[in-house]
Amino acid sequence: MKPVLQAFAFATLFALLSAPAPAQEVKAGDLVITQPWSRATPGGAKIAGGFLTIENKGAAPDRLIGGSGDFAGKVEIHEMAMNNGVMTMRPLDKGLPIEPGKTVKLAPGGYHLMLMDLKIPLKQGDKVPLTLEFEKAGKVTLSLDVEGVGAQAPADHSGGHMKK
Ligand SMILES: [Cu+2]
Repeated sequence: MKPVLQAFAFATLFALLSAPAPAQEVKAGDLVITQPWSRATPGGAKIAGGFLTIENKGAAPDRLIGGSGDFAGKVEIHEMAMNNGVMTMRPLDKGLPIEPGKTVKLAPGGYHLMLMDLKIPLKQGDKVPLTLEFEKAGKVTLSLDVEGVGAQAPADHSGGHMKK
């Protein structure tokens, strides 16, 4: 019976993982922010990436200029890019422009928030409050869903499989 039960468990897990997610959506003025997430920090790492999608539904450009959270000493906005075949990362000192009618995605391998001087380890399943600051829309607080160490994209949270 055991192999059958295991197969059933895997099938159930797969069903939960592939179910459509009701995305977390936070509004700040004309901006709509969806699916903010981060990754678990293994072995006492003091740095983590923050990822999310920002859509500008207004008629004027805005700019992501910073962020803060109690869990991190510092939050920077970074860009990752290939430079002569080497992956490099640099802070965007003037922030990240969010043009009207456009959607900007912060994702692994591209733009990201750099969460630095972490005061607590990020654990899979945690929700970490983070405040973003925009030039026009002002400050908005959301919560980062912490995914597994190697995650490349946010997981679905519809099935509640990450709840403790
Ligand atoms: Cu970075």
